[in-house]
Amino acid sequence: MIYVIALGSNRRHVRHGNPRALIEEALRRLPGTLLLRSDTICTRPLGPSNRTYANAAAVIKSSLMPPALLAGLQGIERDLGRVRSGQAWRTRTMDLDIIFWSEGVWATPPLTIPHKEFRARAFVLVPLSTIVPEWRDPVSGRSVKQLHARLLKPKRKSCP
Ligand code: A4P
Ligand code: MG
Repeated sequence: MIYVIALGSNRRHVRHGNPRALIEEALRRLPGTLLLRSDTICTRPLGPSNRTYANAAAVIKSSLMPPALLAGLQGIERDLGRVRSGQAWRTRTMDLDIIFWSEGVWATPPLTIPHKEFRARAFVLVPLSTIVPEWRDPVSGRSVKQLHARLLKPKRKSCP
């Protein structure tokens, strides 16, 4: 099976270094064969944190089912120094999200594939559009390229 993974980091690690180096380390550790990867880009933080993020995306081949892959990714987050505080959007050394799965939709709590928020996030869609522009979101039916274009389109606002 093929998975598309989004990677994000906005906190350095004493041993592994800055967010950019952490992304490289996480890419080496992904549970499966790395087929494609994007460049790492710097992005403005969405949410309360004021630290710049490093973001990237990757395509892997893996025989793991989604829950087992999620467990593997959470193990990597832990090993790379992520502290779970229960506080959402806290600065983190590593965040690994499953965006797509070749078999389509997975919707058994606590895991949802495609990732619920990715359509609204440039820091996911920009790296994705460099590696899987034609991948179709099974929920909206739109390709990554189309979702990215929609996000860039200015929203119509009614003026007072
Ligand atoms: N979960 C459900 N679906 C998935 C999935 N497809 N992939 C569950 C991975 N996990 C999934 O995630 C919470 C729970 O979501 C997991 O236990 C899993 O069961 P988390 O990573 O533990 O928590 P979180 O990341 O702190 O919360 P949240 O709401 O997921 O935050 P986000 O959405 O990950 O956003 N700005 C920039 N520029 N770049 C970023 O990368 N990231 C965030 C975090 C905020 N702002 C950012 C960035
Ligand atoms: Mg996450």
